[in-house]
Amino acid sequence: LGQRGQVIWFYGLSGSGKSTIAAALERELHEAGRFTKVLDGDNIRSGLNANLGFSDDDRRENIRRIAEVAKLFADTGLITLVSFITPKRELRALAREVLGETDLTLVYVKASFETCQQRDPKGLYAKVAAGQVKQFTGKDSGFEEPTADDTNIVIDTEAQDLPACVAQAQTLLRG
Ligand code: GGZ
Repeated sequence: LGQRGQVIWFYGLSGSGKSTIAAALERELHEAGRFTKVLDGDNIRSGLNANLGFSDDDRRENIRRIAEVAKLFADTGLITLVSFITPKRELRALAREVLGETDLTLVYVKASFETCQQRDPKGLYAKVAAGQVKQFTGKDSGFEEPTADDTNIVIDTEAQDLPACVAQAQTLLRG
């Protein structure tokens, strides 16, 4: 039979490297003939969740819908790579609850606010510094550090380069 589905849920600050790792892992999986789906802001917040902003309630609804969609993809047998900030412990718990029996791995992609600010791949942190972005995670909206309950592994993107981060993520793949 086909491959078993699973969800690998990358969370961490904007600019921490979540989507970069997910995209690199997806490329390797495709080369190995595996079927995948990446869920990130580009394909979820622009469409399904276009009516949601960055209040606590909207982030919660964002994560709830993403978890439901990830479950559908994983139940179809896809390796589903999810990349969202998921800033609160309660949201990580919600993802676990929604995914239920579905194979889920929570990955904290670790980089400090200062590092993300220096990387600023999309120029967003510059806008934040200029006061143009409200409710920004790590500034006026909170990010709760992970606990053992909501983290299966930590990928530290300050301490190692991208290939090492991707190799670490690869160890999470099953079957
Ligand atoms: C955080 C924001 C905000 C605010 C826009 N706070 O690095 P990006 O740009 O491309 O990805 C970030 C994305 C965060 O959305 P998530 O759906 O992952 O957040 S959550 O899980 O908390 O619901 C960032 C951009 O949207 N962005 N405004 N105020 N990130």
